[in-house]
Amino acid sequence: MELKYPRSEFLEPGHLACAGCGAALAMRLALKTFDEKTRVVIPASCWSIIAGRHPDATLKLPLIHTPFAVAPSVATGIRAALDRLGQRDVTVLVWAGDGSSYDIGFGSLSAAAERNENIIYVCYDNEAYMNTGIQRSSATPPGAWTTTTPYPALKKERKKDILGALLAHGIPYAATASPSYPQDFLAKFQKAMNIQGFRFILVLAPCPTGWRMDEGKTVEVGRLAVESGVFPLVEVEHGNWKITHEPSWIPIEKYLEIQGRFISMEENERITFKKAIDERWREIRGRT
Ligand SMILES: Cc1ncc(C[n+]2csc(CCOP(=O)(O)OP(=O)(O)O)c2C)c(N)n1
Ligand SMILES: [Mg+2]
Repeated sequence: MELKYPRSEFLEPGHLACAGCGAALAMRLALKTFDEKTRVVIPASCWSIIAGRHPDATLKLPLIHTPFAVAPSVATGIRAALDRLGQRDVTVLVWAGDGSSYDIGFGSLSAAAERNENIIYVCYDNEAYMNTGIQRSSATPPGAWTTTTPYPALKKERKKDILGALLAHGIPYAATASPSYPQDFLAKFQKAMNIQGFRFILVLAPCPTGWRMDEGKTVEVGRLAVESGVFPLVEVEHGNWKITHEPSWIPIEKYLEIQGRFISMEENERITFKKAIDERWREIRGRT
């Protein structure tokens, strides 16, 4: 089914993102799902800057900036207050980076998921702490350069499976999404809007600055991530897994070689990277 793109725009021109920012693109697209009755909660991240300062903020929705570790707790409080006021139709949206979601705020994220708080939590994953200068997070893929994993000490550990970790809480809805696939992206956000309880969406957000790539190739790199199988597009509704887009299985090199952060990867690291993707897909196929 073709989804219509709502014409509403809650992100105005003049935001403060770098050129080609995948996280800005993702936010613009995501906001097409929401209405003016949405409250946005943003922990320390690039998005603390991108939104701009009141009264010149480019995000035209009520927004609260929080310390790194507590966005889910702040969202919980806002939800409780709105419910108390009888405003159950107001959506509370957390928009957080991978640093706060995978690492520093993981405790409060886990707690809010465990309580099945009635909020939508989006992790825009640019695979490092970008706002402070490209430091490694547990979302950084193996073989990637960051300023804290400089050559030859490229990231060794695998990328944390945050989707699996969140699903272990028994939440009603979790999905992955890419702004390079707007129909799939919007369908997932719209579905999440109509479910009660804790909803988690992991968005892969290419970052030209940190991924050392051409700023005009954000959408293309997002597509290469999906078509090579590196970033599976899935959704899990009440425990039922679904692959929402079958990759065309282009070689992963097409994804890796377009980005400077993987330029120093050794052959054995590439093989390990590929094996991890194959393993991930075996797991996913075992569940669908
Ligand atoms: C407790 C604490 N530690 C460190 C910082 C500094 N800091 C601000 S934004 C940021 C990076 C956030 O990374 P991520 O969540 O991945 O978002 P991104 O910057 O990539 O958008 C850091 C380390 C902080 N604000 N608070
Ligand atoms: Mg990040």
